[in-house]
Amino acid sequence: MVDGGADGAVDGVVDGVVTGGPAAPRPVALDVDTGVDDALALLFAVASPLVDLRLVTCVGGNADLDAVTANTTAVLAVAGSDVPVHRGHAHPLSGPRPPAEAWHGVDGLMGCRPEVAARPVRPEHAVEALAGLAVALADAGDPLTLVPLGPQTTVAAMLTGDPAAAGRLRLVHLMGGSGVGGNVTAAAEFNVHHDPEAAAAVVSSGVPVAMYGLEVFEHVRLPRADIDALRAEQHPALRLAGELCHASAARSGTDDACLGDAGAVVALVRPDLVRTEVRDVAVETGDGPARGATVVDRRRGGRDRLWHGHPVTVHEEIDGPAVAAVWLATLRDHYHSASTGGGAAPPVHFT
Ligand SMILES: [Ca+2]
Repeated sequence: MVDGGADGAVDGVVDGVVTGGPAAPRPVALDVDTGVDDALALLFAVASPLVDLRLVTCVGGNADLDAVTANTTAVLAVAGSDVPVHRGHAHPLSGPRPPAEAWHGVDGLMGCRPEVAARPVRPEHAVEALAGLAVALADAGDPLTLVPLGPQTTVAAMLTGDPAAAGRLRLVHLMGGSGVGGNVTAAAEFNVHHDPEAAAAVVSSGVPVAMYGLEVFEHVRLPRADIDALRAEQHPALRLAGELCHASAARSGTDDACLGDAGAVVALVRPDLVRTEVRDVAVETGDGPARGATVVDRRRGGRDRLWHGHPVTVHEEIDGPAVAAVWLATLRDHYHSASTGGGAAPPVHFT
């Protein structure tokens, strides 16, 4: 597991190169804006023996908060998970939520939301739930790793609301940012562009931050044969994964499907499949064309330069085929045993 140290470096990393293999499970909270690829990440997090999933929080992003919450609870129900789910912020810190329906459809899941009985959402706000869990785990000596897969709004609110909060987290391992150009704009990646002020607050909070951004995001892809095989599976979680990948591939006009956020969770527990470097990073919060850009300093040399941001562990390279294979094998291992050992999988209709 990518493991943050007090100085912003990562345990198991020597000169920026991850040397460790699969890690022991550690407590994790996912903050999601589900989202096709958030759903693929949730299915993996539930399935992986290397993820001790304690909490899922929802934030407005790929869809509005109501749709995100409905998607998240539906995916977790199909996955057979009863992990607590809490609602967080609906809008960015700076104002209204920019429309994002062009990316994942009006429902956020490209029309693939499973029709299952609604699971209740816990009444406590996500910020309070995350803060409470962070305190409990820090007191127990096994601090929380927080994995934001959407805009960092809720995470920023937690970190800025309590000056001691950053010291209670092991790591914020976020999907977002880019030092190689943007996707939603020429300069900015979607999650950071959605709420640049929140991303800036997280990066400057003092908590160890790992950034899984566009350097690696598109490189984890599921081949067509695996997509079709998943769609033919019996367990609804596997079929859902296949339908989501099929819809994602159709949207992008490709034969294979980008696993997106799911790759970030695999990278968390399989740091041997990525190469990271500690870089100075700053977030552009101005209103110009670079709003939401993450400026990644790749200059050589020490810190006697004209500018430096905050140290962040940046994912620079990834073994995409291996990460996709781990994702797929983990889902199959878990959900095959779930459907044979835990009784028949419930019938699920995909809209
Ligand atoms: Ca997401």
